[in-house]
Amino acid sequence: MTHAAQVTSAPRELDVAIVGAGFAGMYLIHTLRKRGFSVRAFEAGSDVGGTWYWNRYPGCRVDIVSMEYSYQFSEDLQQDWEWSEKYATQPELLKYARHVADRFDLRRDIQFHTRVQSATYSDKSGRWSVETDQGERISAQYFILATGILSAPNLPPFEGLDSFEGDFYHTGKWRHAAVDFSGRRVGIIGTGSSACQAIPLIAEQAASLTVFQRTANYVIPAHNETLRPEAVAAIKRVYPEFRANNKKYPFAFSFESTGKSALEVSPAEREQAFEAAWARGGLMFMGVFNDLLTNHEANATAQDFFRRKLLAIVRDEATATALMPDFALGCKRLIVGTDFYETFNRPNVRLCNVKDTPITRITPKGLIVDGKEHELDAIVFATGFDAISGPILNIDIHGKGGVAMRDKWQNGPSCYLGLMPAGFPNLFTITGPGSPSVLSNVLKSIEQHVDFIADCISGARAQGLNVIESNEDAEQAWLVHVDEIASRSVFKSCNSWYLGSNIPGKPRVFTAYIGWPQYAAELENIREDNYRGFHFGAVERSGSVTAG
Ligand code: N01
Repeated sequence: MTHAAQVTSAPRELDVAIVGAGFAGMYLIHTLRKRGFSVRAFEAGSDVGGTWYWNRYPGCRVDIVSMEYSYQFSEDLQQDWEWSEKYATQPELLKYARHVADRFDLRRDIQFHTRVQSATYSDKSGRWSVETDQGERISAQYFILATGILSAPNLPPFEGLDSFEGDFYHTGKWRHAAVDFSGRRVGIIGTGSSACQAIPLIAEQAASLTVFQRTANYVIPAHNETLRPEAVAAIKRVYPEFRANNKKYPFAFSFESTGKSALEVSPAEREQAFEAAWARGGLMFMGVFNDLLTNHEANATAQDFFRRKLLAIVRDEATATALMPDFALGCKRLIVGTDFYETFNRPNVRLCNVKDTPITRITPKGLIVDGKEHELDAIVFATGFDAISGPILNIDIHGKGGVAMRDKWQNGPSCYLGLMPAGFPNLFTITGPGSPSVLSNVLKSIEQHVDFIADCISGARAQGLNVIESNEDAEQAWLVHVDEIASRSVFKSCNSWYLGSNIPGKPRVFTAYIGWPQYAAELENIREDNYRGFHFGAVERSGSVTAG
């Protein structure tokens, strides 16, 4: 069967217009359709999958174990689907997304090759007018942004890029045709998750690889492996209980922890615990003690352990030293990698530090650092994303009274519960700013938000209400609350995309809620408390507001 999509024209009137057909958009279609809403998702790509559609660079895979990073809404689906590896690769994740789209017949409500350009709320009708790059205008009661967290690639404006005679690539928008680096001199800019996954594989192929590093990062071994059938069967026997248990963890995925402070144990016990966590590998190295993310002194013990590991792996001491991060472990997202540090022992790999002497310009033959030209046949930009708010602000959105989202968010994104910005009635964000999103098993967070919205708008419809708005005071209180929690952690002590500080000029606001179980409990309280912080009303098609 072919997955090639066709552009079909959208119905002019919809209950719900959705932006994006990644995991969030797909589950929205499935859920809202079952509740009797007419829906349509507008997707710029040619297929479903979102992140896993666009990010096709070598080595791309998920950093949460596959048995957890998957939909939970269908027991049949989770029983039938077979993951092959502990951490699924991008092709396998895309295959899964396609399977879900086919299994639940989602494609008939997705319009591919279509980018939503603008959306305007009408105070008079209480509806959104949505315009696409295909020249269509759609009227929708609800406008839902399933735009993803990391879907607006950041390509810094390097002078001279147009003049480069070789090929260049961005990890977040990788080309679909296979890329062969054999025999080529490759440069990669960045050492975030994307780069650290790609570097070992590009190094194996390329004649030479130069890694242009601005900020060294923490890379924890993945210890990826083929999943053993008996281990999978053991989880599948109790999948619902397994899922329920995972939701009790701070980030809604499971990990092993000593449950102790790193400072309350003896040095020998601490070393043993770090060694065990290193041997297990993965993101939750930072969870081995309960205060690594909240206490700088405790965090320093993890940094010390990490540095010793790094020195033991990388043979050249100067390179090892240059690869050492100088900020709290976990402050930027930890990277889960395979053979990343080992790759710097290869004779064809070189590290070039661009922190003190940035890349000044790109030339026809390569790029210039510290006055020296590095000749390259290909450049890989692994320079990340304008995260969380970026994909939303790429759409020209106007809410009540014509206020632009870009103006509302000029000092940083504010969004009640990460679900609805005040002043933008009937507009919802999935895993939006101020929700656990990036600091959670995002598949679970997606389901949580979609279920909440489905209940909210179904309840409103049952009461004849068609305008839902979040309250300005509730939104501001939420913003303060999210920041207070972050301030009690190490997360605000470095520059990271969580804070928006990877994008020049972007306001520095911590945009993720830390603590999935607390967030889930609050969402439940709000639902039971008659959707506290939201205001419901009705607009007749003639335009009069009738209820509050
Ligand atoms: O992006 P990043 P990413 N000159 O922003 C550097 C998820 N993800 O695509 O740190 C030189 O982390 C920049 O330097 P600095 C995951 O959540 C997950 O790698 O700003 N360098 C940095 O090193 C991850 O956190 C997986 O100083 C420049 C790099 O580019 C998130 O996506 C895999 C520069 C960007 O790193 C983003 O990861 C991949 C410049 N002008 C991604 N501008 C999994 O494992 C930027 N940089 C699931």
